[in-house]
Amino acid sequence: MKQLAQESLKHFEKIYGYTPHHIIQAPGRVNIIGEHTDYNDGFVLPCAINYGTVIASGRRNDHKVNVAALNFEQQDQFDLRHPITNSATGWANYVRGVFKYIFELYPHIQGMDLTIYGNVPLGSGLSSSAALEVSIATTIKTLYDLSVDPKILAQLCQKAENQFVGMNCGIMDQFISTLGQKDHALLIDCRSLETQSIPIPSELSVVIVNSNVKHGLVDSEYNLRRQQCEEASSILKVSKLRDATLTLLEANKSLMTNVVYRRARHIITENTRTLEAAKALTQNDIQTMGILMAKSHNSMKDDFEITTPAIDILVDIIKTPLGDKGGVRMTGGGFGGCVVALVPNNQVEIIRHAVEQNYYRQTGLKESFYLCHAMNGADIVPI
Ligand code: GAF
Repeated sequence: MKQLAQESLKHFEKIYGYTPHHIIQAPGRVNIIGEHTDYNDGFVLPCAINYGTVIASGRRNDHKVNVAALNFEQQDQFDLRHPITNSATGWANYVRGVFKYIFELYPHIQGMDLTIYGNVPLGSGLSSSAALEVSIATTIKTLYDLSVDPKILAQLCQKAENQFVGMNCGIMDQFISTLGQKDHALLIDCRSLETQSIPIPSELSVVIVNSNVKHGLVDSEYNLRRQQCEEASSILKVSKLRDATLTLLEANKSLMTNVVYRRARHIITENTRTLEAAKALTQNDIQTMGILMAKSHNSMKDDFEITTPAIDILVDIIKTPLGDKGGVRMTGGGFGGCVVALVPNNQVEIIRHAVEQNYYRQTGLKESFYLCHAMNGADIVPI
């Protein structure tokens, strides 16, 4: 993040002609287990990662917001005294949405100049959008000294993504980007928003491999999964699938389509696996973690149907040398993106080699390999 901070500082001074008042960072995330459970009021186990978004910022005396997105070499401007409307430029809507909902609550905030720079690979399931939203929200909070609870801040970012951008995501990504803890994963109860810090043993590495599969229908498929879960909970007469059991599901199987039945089965079993995984990680029981991550992947593949052939191949390639020494599964919303592997430190190079030797040969795609560390959530970067 240091290099990102230096770049955004340098460009800030060049574009706006003065030294920024603050530099803020917000991380992307990797989800170790608990996929699509967040909007079902269930459990997730993500950690914030050492890839994120950095914003250099300065207060203005008027109500103008000037934004320079260094990655895209694009700019956006709007005025807080006028209604904040959607932009034709994708990334700008994440920024505008967060401003809109924070400004509604804190109408005394004034304008600002911003330079944004990030290194979370886009569309890879590592939450570049949450990193952007949370870095904007934390910048506004810091510049105008707002006393807002971090959980509320995360919810405002989620609202921006749901209502302004139009992606019906759950709370996991914004929450972990705000509240992540160095060297820990966070078990989040997405109903109560209570958390439990789960230390990641120092002998384990968090490896992320990007399949570089691009899929165009992510948002519509995601929203469809959400509807199918709602349909299941309505048939089961529970408020959310968090409240359903496998026994209840089996008793009502004949009332739903096979697709809806399998969607619900993924959520119910994934919630149980996530709680078991938090326990296993706490006990440094990597064999159990491996079994749970494998079951999670198969459930995403067969029941929730959100993996792709290349992702399944990548998981198998990593599993072969890893055996029962670690775990691997697809991570994030699905339909492409990354796999996460939790492996003993001495297995990292063995896995890298296996992927390099086999992934391109079997899929024609070139992977990207990231060795990650669990990081703190959004924070001020000292200038
Ligand atoms: C995306 C969403 F934004 C999250 O809320 C979560 O549902 C995830 O997909 C799947 O677990 O990242």
